[in-house]
Amino acid sequence: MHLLVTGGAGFIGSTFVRALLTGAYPAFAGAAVTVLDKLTYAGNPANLAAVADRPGFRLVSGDIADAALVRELLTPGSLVVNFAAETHVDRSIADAASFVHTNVTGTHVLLDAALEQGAGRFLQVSTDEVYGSIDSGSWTESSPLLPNSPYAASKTSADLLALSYFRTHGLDVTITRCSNNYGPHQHPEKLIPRFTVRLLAGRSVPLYGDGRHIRDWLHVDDHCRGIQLALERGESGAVYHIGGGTELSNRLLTRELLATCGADWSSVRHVADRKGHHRRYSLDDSKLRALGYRPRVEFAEGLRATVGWYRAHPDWWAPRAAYETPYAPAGGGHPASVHPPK
Ligand code: NAD
Ligand code: TDX
Repeated sequence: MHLLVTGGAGFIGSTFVRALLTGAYPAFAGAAVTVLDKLTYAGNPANLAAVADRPGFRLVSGDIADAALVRELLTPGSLVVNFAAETHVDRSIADAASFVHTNVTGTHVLLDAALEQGAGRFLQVSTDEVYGSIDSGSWTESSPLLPNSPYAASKTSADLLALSYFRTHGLDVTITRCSNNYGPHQHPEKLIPRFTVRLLAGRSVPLYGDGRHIRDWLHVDDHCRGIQLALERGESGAVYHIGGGTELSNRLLTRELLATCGADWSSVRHVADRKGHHRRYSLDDSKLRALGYRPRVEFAEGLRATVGWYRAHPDWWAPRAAYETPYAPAGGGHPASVHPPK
């Protein structure tokens, strides 16, 4: 069995590859794994160091939109797990070009190559952001697609292309859509690692807008278990949600992080809101649960362990710490609040 894992040097893809190559997924035991990764600012070969010498593993540096390269890496029956993407909403607001290139054109090129080479299942890793924002209740897999940010629109385009290759050409496509991931190896441009590394460095944390936006938090290990289940047992042409079951406002999450990092509310800086900021995401994941999926990592323990990982690995995050990047919403906003969240 051969798997082509694109974006496998990033946060979630590398977690999936490390788990697979260390025997966590018996259905894929002994599989050869090719990681194709462009090694953008978000890709890091060090994320794969633990499995670099496993038999059958190779890391190829390249672009999923490079048709010749992708064709060369696929053999008849290869399984494709497409993690490769531009993933940060704030960056897509600043400049969407790379999002269209990788998330739309890149996925299209991969789909064409999979078809041409007679690949096996093509699992497209997608996101809850394709549905927009929901005030109450939860989305099912048949809820309307109403993306707002350029990132979300590019991921929605990729999903629609992937489904079109199933419906038109009969390519064996399965899509997973998950909620917000957290865990070790996540780039410090995202909320949890950004706040963690800033607090560990004694800096303030920028909370966007009123901080009452709600996200459902999913440990990356649970996400990867859900992906492998959909890859192994999901239906062709189907979409599966993968949720974490822990909905929190950003204010409440910030309070948890402050406590875990030994800081208080005076470290919080209220800044201007993200443009088009989605208020709430919530997924109904009963369809994948019917196949046996359950998130296993309890949030408080997962968060404590994640902060512990960042505390122990400044060598990993210091070179990519978010306060060095220009992508936060322009400052201003309100003065620092000294009030704890309600
Ligand atoms: P990440 O930004 O950490 O990693 C993305 C990886 O893709 C990087 O290694 C990067 O180098 C690689 N890449 C980018 N452009 C490429 C290209 N053109 N060709 C080859 N490789 C390329 O992202 P992540 O958080 O690990 O997300 C993985 C997938 O999961 C993405 O498809 C994302 O949309 C989806 N997702 C993520 C979350 C989350 O909370 N992080 C939630 C829902 C869905
Ligand atoms: O500095 C910050 N301050 C802040 O208040 C950052 C980086 C974020 N936020 C807020 C914005 C969101 O409400 O925290 C929330 C989470 O933000 P992100 O970590 O940027 O994630 P989000 O925008 O929710 O998107 C994530 O989940 C869906 C991933 O980045 C996407 O790749 C995924 O598809």
